[in-house]
Amino acid sequence: MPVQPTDLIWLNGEFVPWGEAKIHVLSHVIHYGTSVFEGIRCYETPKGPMVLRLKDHIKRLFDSAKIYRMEIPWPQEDYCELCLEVIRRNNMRQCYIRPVVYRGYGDVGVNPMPCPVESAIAVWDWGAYLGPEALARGVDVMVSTWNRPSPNSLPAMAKAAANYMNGQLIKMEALQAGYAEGIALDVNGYVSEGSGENIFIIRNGVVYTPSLGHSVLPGITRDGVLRILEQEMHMTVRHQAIPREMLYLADEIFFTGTAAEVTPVANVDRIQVGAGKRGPVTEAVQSRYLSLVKGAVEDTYGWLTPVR
Ligand code: PPE
Repeated sequence: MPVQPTDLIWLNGEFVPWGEAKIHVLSHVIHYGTSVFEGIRCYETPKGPMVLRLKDHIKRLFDSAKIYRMEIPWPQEDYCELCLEVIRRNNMRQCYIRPVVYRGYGDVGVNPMPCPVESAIAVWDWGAYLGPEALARGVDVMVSTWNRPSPNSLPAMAKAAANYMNGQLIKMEALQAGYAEGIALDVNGYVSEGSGENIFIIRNGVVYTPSLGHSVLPGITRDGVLRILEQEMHMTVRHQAIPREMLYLADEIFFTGTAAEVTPVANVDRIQVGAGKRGPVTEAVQSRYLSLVKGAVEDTYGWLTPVR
């Protein structure tokens, strides 16, 4: 989906017009992928625009930066406030928020340390991530021929730009083969995640999701959905190694992510999953999740931060 420009982007301490938010081509990030980022949603609710799990996302941003020895020169609380200010200044009622922290211009060479740590926050409108009908109908996915990077090559707990080169291979392969998304296996052949989503499998009333050792991003939607499944629906959840064939034998599969929200998977490698449409557990989780984030029900988990 082409991005629709908004008015202002916050760039290193200043609000600049969208078209002027630029960096030098010799910035370290351009050559070596030196960046960590977040994707956050702001929903329009009956009480005005609310940002979903702002503190948790900014905490993960700082965690990602820590792994790569990048010191973010703004305190976490101030950084949260900046995200809210970008939404306010652009008068957005609902939007996607993209904070990014990267190494800028100053030195060329693999060693990032001489390059300054810089940051930007942009917002824009972002609709359904896997197509307009995905949430209701479910998506067709394939198991990628590409694996996720092994734990000792690119750390999956960091939401780093470089991880998305792998994600791009997975996504391009899937799209060219006529699927909406690819599921990557980890280096040992166990199910990992989609190019931009975590994955959940339901089989015989039990929920399975890959544990953090299987090269998955610790998704914030994953965390929210786990709370709904365990605390509200009282389902048994197993965090474990998941062999590929469990995908074919599942009663239901769904993806989770800030952008994808809760998206059902209709089939994998053209093998139908369960009834081939959104199953009852998926539907219950999806509907509860969307009511919580859209402020249609009481915010019992304290997930929402008002923009104004
Ligand atoms: N795994 C990956 C690889 C991933 O990129 C995301 C988010 C998730 C899991 C789910 O994490 P969370 O959003 O915290 O529940 N992917 C972002 C979209 C990537 C893109 O720019 O495209 C997102 O959903 O915002």
